[in-house]
Amino acid sequence: MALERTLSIIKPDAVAKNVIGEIYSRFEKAGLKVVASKMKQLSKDEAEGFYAVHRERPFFAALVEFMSSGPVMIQALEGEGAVLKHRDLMGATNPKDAAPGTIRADFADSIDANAVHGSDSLENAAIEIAYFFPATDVYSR
Ligand code: RTP
Ligand code: MG
Repeated sequence: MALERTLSIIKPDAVAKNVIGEIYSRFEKAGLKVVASKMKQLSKDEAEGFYAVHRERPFFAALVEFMSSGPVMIQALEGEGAVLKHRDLMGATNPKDAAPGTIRADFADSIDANAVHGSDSLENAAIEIAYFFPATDVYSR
């Protein structure tokens, strides 16, 4: 497996639940290292830009509204097979379908307020990391 980076966001619902540390702990136990990190409340423009691929989807307005509703915790994670490993830790998009022990099964309330975001491919991971972090703010280790 190759060393990869992926972009992770702890969404406003999970930040409000005070489980940032609990979620970081799951990343660390799975061998993923935090190599960049910041807390930020996204503007609507920033949320729209980030989720631009979903612009035509019926849930887009609700998604942008939710993602800009409170501070989020944004991090780049590094490790072997980081993209898929992180998606496995997250669980399915709808928490009703998420496997027991996954982040979404344990902390998500609904398909909208679903606790975390993770890049879905290596290509998108590079785009998403660059969206939030200049290369000088990513500390490979
Ligand atoms: P994310 O991008 O946030 O990591 O989530 P994902 O890959 O698991 O799901 P994606 O298809 O990329 O959808 C992005 C976010 O939009 C909301 N969504 N709502 N009501 C719906 O049918 C629906 N489908 C998606 C979810 O909050 C999802 O995380
Ligand atoms: Mg997605």
